[in-house]
Amino acid sequence: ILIKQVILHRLNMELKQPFTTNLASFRNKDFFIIEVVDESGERGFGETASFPTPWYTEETVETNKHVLEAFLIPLVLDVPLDHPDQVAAKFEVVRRNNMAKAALEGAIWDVFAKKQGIPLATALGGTKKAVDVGVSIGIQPSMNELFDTIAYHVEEGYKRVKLKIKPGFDVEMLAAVRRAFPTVPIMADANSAYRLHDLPRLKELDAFNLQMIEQPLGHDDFIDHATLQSQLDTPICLDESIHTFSDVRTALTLGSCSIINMKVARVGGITEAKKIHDYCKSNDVPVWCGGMLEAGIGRAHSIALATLPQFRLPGDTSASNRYFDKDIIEPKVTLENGQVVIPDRPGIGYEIDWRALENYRIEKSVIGK
Ligand code: OSB
Ligand code: MG
Repeated sequence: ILIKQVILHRLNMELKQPFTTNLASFRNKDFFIIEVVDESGERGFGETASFPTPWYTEETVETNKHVLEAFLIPLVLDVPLDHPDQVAAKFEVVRRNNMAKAALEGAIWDVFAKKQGIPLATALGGTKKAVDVGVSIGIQPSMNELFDTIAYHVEEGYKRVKLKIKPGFDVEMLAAVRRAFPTVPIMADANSAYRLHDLPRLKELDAFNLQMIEQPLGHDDFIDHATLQSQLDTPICLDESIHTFSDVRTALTLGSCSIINMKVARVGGITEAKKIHDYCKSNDVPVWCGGMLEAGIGRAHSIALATLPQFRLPGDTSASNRYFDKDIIEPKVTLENGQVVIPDRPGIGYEIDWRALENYRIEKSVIGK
């Protein structure tokens, strides 16, 4: 692979409904599609996952742009590569900035798989023909709207619902939801809204048969999560705390969690994600694929990754119509009996819908050639 040109398309897509957590609320998704072109004219695509504000990790849309243009793109442009596995090593001279790295590395993986004539899922060693999916529901304006939203998505076929919680919107809310939906698989995500002194309240959540509680405590914590896990029956899943293979090793060694939320963007790319996956597999720790309100390209990458065997729980890799009226890919990602079927076309298996993309585009820059 020899990358000759990189094109950054900055898009702004309106979400169907605002997405709200305890820390942030978004009406739009502002991000980059990264298009890489190799010497033979093959094109690969990646998508940045950061938000305009650094609420989730330290990265933002603007830091992604800066780090890509000033540091990451020059490390791969006109540089021969035998395999996309080598990209992560080239990026080691840049600390963190995992979302910027993941988007560019992902585009190069797409080119690689297309040149081999195989689906990205196959290039990664994935075997599943379809992956199970759930849906993540942001904090709703009222309980009625929450019930309606859950019922709507359960009706669509999603295999579990993830509900955002925060102090004061937890025990009573989940009790009511459990009464209304006694058999639906439910999990809760706190996005780091609690501290260890909330232990009595968090222990009450054990009553609701939750599949897991995601990131209840500090975004960078392992020790308090280990203490909490030792006191809770409900499995803890870490999201924000996990940026590297080393973080996963720390978490599993200390007992900070028993499930891992994998996001390619947060761990800096597919190569690191595979390393984490393999480690979790050998330690019998379930992994599932999280989401970042992605448009179609990011979604396609996550779905391909989720075909690996240790992805044993439904992902937040919902269909194209979950967040957007019109996605930027063709065909759209669709739900069939609670699953997304893996496309058998080469690479990510979805084409850019250029008319849709250009309609959302607010900026374009071309680097190289
Ligand atoms: O905490 O998993 C999270 C969205 C953006 C950032 C962080 C999170 C989320 C979600 C929604 O929960 C995931 C999705 O549906 O894409
Ligand atoms: Mg989360």
